[in-house]
Amino acid sequence: MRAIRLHLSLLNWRPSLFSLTNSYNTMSQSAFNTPRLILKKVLAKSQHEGDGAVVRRGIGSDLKNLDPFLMLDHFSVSPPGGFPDHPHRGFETVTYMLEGGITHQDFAGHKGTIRTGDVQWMTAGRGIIHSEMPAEANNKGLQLWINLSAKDKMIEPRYQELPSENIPKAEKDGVEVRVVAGEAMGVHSPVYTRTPTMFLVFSMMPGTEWHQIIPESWNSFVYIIEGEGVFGCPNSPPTVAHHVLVLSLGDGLSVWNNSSKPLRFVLIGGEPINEPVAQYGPFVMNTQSEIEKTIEDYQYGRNGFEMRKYWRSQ
Ligand code: FJE
Ligand code: FE
Repeated sequence: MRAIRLHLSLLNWRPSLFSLTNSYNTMSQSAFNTPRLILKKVLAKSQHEGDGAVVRRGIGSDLKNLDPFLMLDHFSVSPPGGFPDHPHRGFETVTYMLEGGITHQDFAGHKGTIRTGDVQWMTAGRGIIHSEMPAEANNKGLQLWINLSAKDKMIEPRYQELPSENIPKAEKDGVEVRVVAGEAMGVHSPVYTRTPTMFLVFSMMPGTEWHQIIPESWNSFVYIIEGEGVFGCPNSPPTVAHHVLVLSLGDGLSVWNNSSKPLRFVLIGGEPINEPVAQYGPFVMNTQSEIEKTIEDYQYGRNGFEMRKYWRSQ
């Protein structure tokens, strides 16, 4: 038994020793001083949400306390299902469409359809009531919930909407990145992130590698949309689609696509808020008494929820 263990660990070492001669790291053992490694690997299993929608909840069920991130859903919804009229307070929702479209309407008269490749960055602040319904037969995307710090929880609601063609894109040696938030390959997103956040969508061709800088103290994770990849160090086992990888702190992440198919994943990072979190469904505040106050505000239509009494989606 012991002999077999030793044998396996030797096998594991071989690729990293050989990789010393590879082109990307001729200067040192790694592309980073403190490379981020995989702390946790969790499969996002499908569950039902909203009205007949299916979500893979990567963050927010098994994985909590990934400050400032509250939830990541990889959702799939078809008519007549959807996410009918519901409120939000105290955080931001980011919807990135992978296929089809989502038509949204809110209680202030804001509406539109987010389609494949588009992003809606919604700062709920003190309150939004809206519906999010499928626009086509099959509709898939990612929805990320980012917490707001105490000083921002009650700000005016705001939308930042980027159609696909306005999302900065860059490509290098078979690695493509779409910069929804933050910066990569020298291109910057125009999105203002009240909680400093990076949201990068990578597509890597077979046989490519990428080394992405991440601010050292930010929490970060990867969610794999399709394909499989090697994350952290060259001898870590490959991770397949629908897994979340929580990363350790460090100055960057290395990724290799050693497979024969394209690899698509999101790399999401954010500056921790370091405040207590009190959550009741779509309300996220700092204390339980603020949650009770929010439920009252919603019930009686106060402090940002005034339109609650008069509005229904069409
Ligand atoms: C919500 C249940 C919900 N994930 N992904 C409870 F389903 C929702 C909700 C969503 C949602 C919407 C879209 Cl478009 C995509 C989602 C959950 O709307 F907000 C609560 N509170
Ligand atoms: Fe919503």
